[in-house]
Amino acid sequence: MLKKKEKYIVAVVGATGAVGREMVQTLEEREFPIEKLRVFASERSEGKKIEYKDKDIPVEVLKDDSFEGIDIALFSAGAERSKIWAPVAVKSGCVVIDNSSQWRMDPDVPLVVPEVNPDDIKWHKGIIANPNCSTIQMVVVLKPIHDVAKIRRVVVTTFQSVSGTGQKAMDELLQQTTDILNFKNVKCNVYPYQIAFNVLPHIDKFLENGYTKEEMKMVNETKKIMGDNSIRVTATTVRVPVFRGHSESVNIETERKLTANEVRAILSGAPGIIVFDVPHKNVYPIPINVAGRDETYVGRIREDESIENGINMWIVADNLRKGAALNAVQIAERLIS
Ligand code: 25A
Ligand code: L14
Repeated sequence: MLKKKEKYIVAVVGATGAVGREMVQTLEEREFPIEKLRVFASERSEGKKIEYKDKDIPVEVLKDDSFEGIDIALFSAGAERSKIWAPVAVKSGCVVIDNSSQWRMDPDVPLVVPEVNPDDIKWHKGIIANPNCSTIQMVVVLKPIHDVAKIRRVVVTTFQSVSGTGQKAMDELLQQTTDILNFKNVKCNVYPYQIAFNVLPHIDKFLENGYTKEEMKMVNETKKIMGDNSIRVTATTVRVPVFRGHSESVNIETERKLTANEVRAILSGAPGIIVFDVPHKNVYPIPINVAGRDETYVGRIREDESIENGINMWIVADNLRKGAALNAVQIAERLIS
């Protein structure tokens, strides 16, 4: 569908958002072959400028003919916008890489993490979905283990930073912290309760089954990306007062027994992963060190002594990079390779 070229006309939709800005920066850093970059956002951002390669690119508002001549569009303007505009872009002959939850579970749309299921890109019909941030960093680690020992069950608890919700949530954490230290009243606009100095067991909306949408994304998207519906997954997703970087406590049960050292060896040779695990020297991944990095970090690798074939791990990645912008740009790189 995408014609091979020297350089491509690329668009970022939602370019003023926390993820959109990261997308523009990642395209520049990785020297994606771009002939012309166009950036889109809502009316309130019209006239703003986005910096790319030392040039100011004006923010445009989407119109029915906006995508004409555009080869690849990276979307990060939320599910409602993707629902409306991705089909418009596809009709114009553009390939869409969508960061929202809108198309992820659609059977006609591949859901891709390049380290895990790169070949799924091939069967796209115009839209390729970028998975949920917490799911991406988990499957990067699960895949090489699954290939060796077959994972039967996953129990995951996440510790997710506020940047997943966007810049307005980062502003709220900073404002609440400042207000508390100045003995002022705390205002809550983005989250239902104070997030500063607190922990909320709630990400995205609650569903009929008592789980949140974020938790069910981890269950369903993991199976689709790994191409294996037999893996049982259960998740609890939690918001913590961290600006950037999601952490996860992951317990797995495998068909074949693996020692902690075998897991370390498997992961050390796997793409996109850094094993950071020297407990007696206090070496383990933490979000403030992983923020700004491309790899998924794994530490605290231990055998689960309560079952036959169990492993516990601590997984940390930058949610705006591997969890969103970087994964989308990696998909685009595969698409043109
Ligand atoms: O994740 P978000 O924040 O909800 O944003 C998602 C993206 O989708 C776009 C939206 O554009 C944003 O880029 N979008 C929404 N509707 C769209 C439509 N119909 C659409 N795109 C196309 N068609 P936007 O124009 O709505 O965003 C303009 C700015 O407003 C902030 N914002 C968005 N929704 C908000 C909101 N603020 C309050 N309440 C809401 N409901 C949005 O915030 C955007 O900038 P932000 O997170 O992008 O940044 C807030 C301020 O911080 C600066 N900033 C952000 N990242 C960086 C930064 N500055 C320096 N470095 C950074 N890395 C921004 O410039 C802004 O001043
Ligand atoms: O990609 O952290 O579906 O509030 C939606 C919720 C991203 C994270 C997605 C959050 C998520 C976001």
